[in-house]
Amino acid sequence: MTKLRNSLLLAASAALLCLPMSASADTTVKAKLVEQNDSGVSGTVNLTALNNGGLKVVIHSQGLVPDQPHAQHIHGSAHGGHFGCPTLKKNDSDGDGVLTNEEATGEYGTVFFALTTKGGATAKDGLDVARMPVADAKGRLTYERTFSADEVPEGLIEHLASVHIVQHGIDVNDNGKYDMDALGESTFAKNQGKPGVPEEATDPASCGVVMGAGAGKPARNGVETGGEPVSDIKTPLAVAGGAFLLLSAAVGVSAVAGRRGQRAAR
Ligand SMILES: [Cu+2]
Repeated sequence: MTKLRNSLLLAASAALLCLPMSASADTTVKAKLVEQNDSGVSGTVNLTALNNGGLKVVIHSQGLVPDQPHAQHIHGSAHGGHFGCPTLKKNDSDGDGVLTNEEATGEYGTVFFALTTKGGATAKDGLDVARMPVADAKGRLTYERTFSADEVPEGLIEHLASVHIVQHGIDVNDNGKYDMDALGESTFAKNQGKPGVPEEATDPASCGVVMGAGAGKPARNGVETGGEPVSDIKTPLAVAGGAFLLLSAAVGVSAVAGRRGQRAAR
């Protein structure tokens, strides 16, 4: 009798204990993608740290250059760091009205994780233009991928609240593709030993910081502007640069032009 009651009590306590443990496993943080370079791009990002150590990434964005690949990365640092999304006002060092990747990198940090469509996701994997997500004919991009624990770099889950999501690839002359006529050659790619890549392919199109990031320092309109610009970082430039080396392969893919009113940058 007492034995039975004890075991019933034990079973009941076990059931109560198990419930909250399994239900609190996955944690999702969100970011709002805000345009860079007047791209008109907007979107949302959900990053879910899974119970098994994996990471699920869901991105919905629009306003991208139609039918073109868009390099997409989680930028930030395993050491925390103080990086946010750049702004033209603050980071356009040469004042030409276009934010290049070089100008932006000090603000948004190095490529932490390349959001490829399949295979590996290191900065080096970001080289493969064939594994970059491609916007549809209307400039919309839907990305959903679950990475296993071994694919997630050390420090990413721990610093999930202080990373930034960046999409690259703009079309300043509004001709539906990345071309040299718009902004010339990407000095960024060239410095990585890859000449012939249009600047348009490497310039940032959108950026989003994880909302509520940095312990009670919520992002303002999705754009973190609190960090000091870091001007003397050289290693991150090299790392981020790798992601664009194969973008030249994508150039020449024709696309539907005229998606929005555009300014001529030069
Ligand atoms: Cu990037």
